[in-house]
Amino acid sequence: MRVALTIAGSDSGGGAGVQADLKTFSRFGVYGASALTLVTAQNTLGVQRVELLPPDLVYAQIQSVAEDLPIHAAKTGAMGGVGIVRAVAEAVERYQIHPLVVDPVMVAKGGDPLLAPEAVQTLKDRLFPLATLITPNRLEAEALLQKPIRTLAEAEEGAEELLALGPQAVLLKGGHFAGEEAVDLLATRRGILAFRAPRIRTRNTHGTGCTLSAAIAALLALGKPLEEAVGEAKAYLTRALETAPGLGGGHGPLNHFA
Ligand code: PXL
Repeated sequence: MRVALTIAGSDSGGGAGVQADLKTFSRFGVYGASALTLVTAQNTLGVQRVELLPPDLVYAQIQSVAEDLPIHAAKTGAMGGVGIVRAVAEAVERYQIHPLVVDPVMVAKGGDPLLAPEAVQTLKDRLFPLATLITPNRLEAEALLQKPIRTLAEAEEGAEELLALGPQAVLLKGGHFAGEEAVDLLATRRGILAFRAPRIRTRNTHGTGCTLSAAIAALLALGKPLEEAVGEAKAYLTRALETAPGLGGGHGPLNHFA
């Protein structure tokens, strides 16, 4: 059996974070292990509380998994602050965790912060160079590059600039742009590929970023090439949005078993 590790935060509501990642790994028949970075008290209406775990405890969880299980792929999600980003980078280097998908989570769906502003630089300096793929949305790309990204041309330029920060590939997600289609751009050293899908009009969008990056990690764990993994994961996300169960009074979760 193939094994994927998620290094991410807990969403008590079950729609995002580690909970979304483990369900997604299971959907693809991949065994899921987890290292928790932070705990949120959260539901579909918002985040009521966030507590970060001590960085050495985050490292210890990764160490425990890596010393016993074969990690065929890993992903990172919410990391809270500088100390946890550093601990994760050290563990990834020490245990040679690869392929690694880095979802640069900064805020939860409702805008609640999940990464301290000063940790953005640490993420760029320490973790991006270790990443097989980073998966920023528009807002995260703007924060990483400190400039607005409004058009497709600006998105292409932004994806190339993010690639220059050291990851092997960048998936700049199109969910936060306008338009009938959601266009994701995959930038690698071989050039830029566009992945198109119809935009699903729904308020059940909680955990879309987590679910997409977890699906990519699962498909990489199964040995798929990156382009194929991204295409299949995006098709899965469209179906997960279309068949969302409609739970809760706010931004509801997806159907992770689509
Ligand atoms: O989708 C980003 C995200 C990541 N991790 C945790 C979250 C969220 C969004 O709510 O709660 C724990």
